Formats: sequence, C-alpha cells, structure tokens
Amino acid sequence: MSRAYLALGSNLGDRLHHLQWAVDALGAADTVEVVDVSRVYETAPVGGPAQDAFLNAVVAIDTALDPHALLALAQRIEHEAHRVRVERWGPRTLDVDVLLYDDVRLDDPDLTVPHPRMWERGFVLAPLRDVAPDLVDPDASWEGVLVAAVTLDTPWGNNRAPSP
Ligand code: GSY
Repeated sequence: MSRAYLALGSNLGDRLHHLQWAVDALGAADTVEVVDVSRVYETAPVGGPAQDAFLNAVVAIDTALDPHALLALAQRIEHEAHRVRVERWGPRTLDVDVLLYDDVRLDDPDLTVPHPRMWERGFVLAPLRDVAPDLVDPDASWEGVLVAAVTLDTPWGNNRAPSP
C-alpha cells in the first residue's frame, strides 16, 4: 500500500456537495482506504479570471493503485461529479489533484508528482497541514484562506469540526 494525498476544490454549484461526493467516491473504491480528511477551507481564487471563492480540502489515502491509475480514478471521480470547467484556470465543479504519492517523483506529460505548484498554494497547504502536519510549516499562514463553517462526513465519523 502507498500513502497519497489528494487536493479537492470546487467553486461552482453546490461546492460542499462536490467535495463530499469526492470523499465518498474515494471511500467506495476497493483499491483505496480513506485515512484522513482535512477541514474545509474557503479560499480566494488564485489565478485565472475573476471568479467565486473555492472550497478546498485534502484527503489522505492508502492505495494499491500506482500513480497513473490513481490519476485515472481522480479523473473518473471528476467526470462522475459532472465536472464542468468553463475555461482553463476558470470556475469548476470539482478538481481532484494528486499532490503526493509516497516519496515518488514523476515528471510525465500527464502527471507530475509532487504536484508542481503545491508548495506555493495556501489553499493546498492549509488543509494538507491538517492531515500531514510534518510536511507543512506549523506557523505559516496564508491570505484569503479561512476555515469554513462546514464539515465533510467521513467513513469513521468526522472529528474535524471547524473551529468556532
Ligand atoms: O488547482 C485547483 C484549482 N484552483 C484553485 C483552487 O482549488 N482554489 C483556489 N483558491 N484557487 C484556485 N485556482 C485554481 S486554478
């Protein structure tokens, strides 16, 4: 089994529903065990045209899938959530990005691991710190990244309620 971290993001339609869909779909896959789910963060959009705020979260999984098969699963989940993305870098119903896969480093045309822009994105690092505190500076803070007053359900019962 390998440990991987996936970033979830949505800024179109029922954003929380889309993130929950992704957690449930990962949990339903035979080849994946959902190990931890971060809090949900409401985040100002980074890059692209003017667009609405995102909800972002990170999921830690153990998986028997290799990195490319994991990417294929992530893309299937996006597709099954009826992903709509109007333009590149623009609003989207659901993004599922592979951030890290064990210590693997990959630079293939369709998949780069670790994710090439993850270390500069507060909307990735804040939720990643919830599930992998050793990987992220404990004192860092990011503008436009706030814990949201909503939670995701997990297979074991969510113990990451948002801060009051
Ligand atoms: O790469 C993920 C899509 N995305 C996001 C996102 O998920 N959150 C925020 N805050 N900004 C973003 N810009 C892009 S592109």
